[in-house]
Amino acid sequence: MSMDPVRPDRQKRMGPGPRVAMVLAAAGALVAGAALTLPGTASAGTTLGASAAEKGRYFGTAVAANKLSDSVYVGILNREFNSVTAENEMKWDATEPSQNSFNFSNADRIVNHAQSNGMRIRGHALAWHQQQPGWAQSLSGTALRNAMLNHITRVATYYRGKIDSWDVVNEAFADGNTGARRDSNLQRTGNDWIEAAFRAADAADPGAKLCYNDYNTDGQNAKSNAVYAMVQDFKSRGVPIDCVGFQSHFNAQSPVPSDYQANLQRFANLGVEVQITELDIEGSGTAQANNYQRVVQACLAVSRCAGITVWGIRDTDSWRASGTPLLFDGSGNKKPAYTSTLNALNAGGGTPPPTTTPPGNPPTTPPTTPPTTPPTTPPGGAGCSASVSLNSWNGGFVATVRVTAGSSGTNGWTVSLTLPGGAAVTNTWNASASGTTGAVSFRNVAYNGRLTAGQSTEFGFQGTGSATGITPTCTAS
Ligand code: G2I
Repeated sequence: MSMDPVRPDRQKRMGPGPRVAMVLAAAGALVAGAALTLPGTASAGTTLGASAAEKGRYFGTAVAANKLSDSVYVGILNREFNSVTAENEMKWDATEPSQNSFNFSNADRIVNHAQSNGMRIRGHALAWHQQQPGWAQSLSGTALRNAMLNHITRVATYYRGKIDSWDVVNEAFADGNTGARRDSNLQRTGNDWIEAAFRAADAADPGAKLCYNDYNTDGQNAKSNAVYAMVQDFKSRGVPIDCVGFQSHFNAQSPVPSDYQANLQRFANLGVEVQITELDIEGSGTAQANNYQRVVQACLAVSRCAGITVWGIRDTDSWRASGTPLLFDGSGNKKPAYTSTLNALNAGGGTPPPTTTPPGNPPTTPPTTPPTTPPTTPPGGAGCSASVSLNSWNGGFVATVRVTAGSSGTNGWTVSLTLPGGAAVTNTWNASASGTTGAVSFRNVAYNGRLTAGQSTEFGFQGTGSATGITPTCTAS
């Protein structure tokens, strides 16, 4: 299969976990399809999040805000996971219960928990035919289109700088063999509603990765073919899409497809990241464990598979609890599926994690600027180096800083920089900040201080004012 030309990807913030330097992609390793062993695989992790991080990926779970007072639940969450998705709390009915009146209290509980524990956050879901507030259900036409765009703008702006990936549009295609869009009030506002949603999300939070998310698209079938065609079209026309979410709700009627990995790969080849977003597999014992193992192996085998989110922690937390589809039983004990998942994450091999420069279709107008942060080779010295890319708007910015270890690797790192007058840090992720104005520094957090030689990680911060011209310096420890 011929590969598309490499084009600069949209610069996006990236979550916790070691990342392989873009130089790997630049060196053609991905194009050659070679299976590479990542550094650090010798020290197998003992939790899902740590083991996934060793492979440059995240391991997340859906979280319900009302369970954050359950100590068993929170104990497992904090121990095992480094990414969260709000199970219901960011949906339209929850965040905009009456028109133009927003309520983020429950979503904020999840966001605050994630941020204070160094977890990345998947936003779910900005536009969906389900879980709409009653007032939106009764709208149609232009009024509904504008309400949707206002909703996306307000919610994505409120969380700007905090979300790794947004499910911008959820479940917009019909099941069955038609390959058609699902009929819904949103679809009836016009076929361009999906791209309008993505453009609104991009304007509101240019640093978030923007995903299309669906179910029954996990193997090659009429529905996934239709999504594939949409993504291909979006990429060719420059509609801002960065990722495709594969929900992966499996049971006996809807098993893990035999072409699961191949399907992930064909989407990745379009130049988007792929993410497994709502994994649960009904069953028990060895059969369930084997299915989880297959899913993990598929993600690790696809370089642009960024991570896996399971749709709940304990079987009793599941939306379909009777199918016991999760990794922990109702008492919080690890199931065989947990062990097979962890072992699969710890197994050697796999391919490098996503880079910020996946191949893509050539845009209709050729790119005129090189990536803001060109690929760097590991510095010759023993310390570390840092480079920054900025997303700026009038009055604010998001800075994404890439830290790369030198020849000795790092046990920890600190990045220092001086902000111009009038600029102030308001929010930091994947690092702990000292100072908000003038000379500021950022120290690694628990999971991203240790880097092997040449390995990279990224953190970010948001601020007010302008950060143009900042020059980060990195000190290793
Ligand atoms: O249906 C499974 C998932 C399919 N993909 C999109 C996801 O957003 C969806 O999640 C589920 C939640 O896990 C459920 O928790 O979405 C359901 C709604 O479609 C959620 O169920 C709702 C119940 O229907 C409501 O009655 C309840 O008030 O959960 C609400 C909050 O507990």
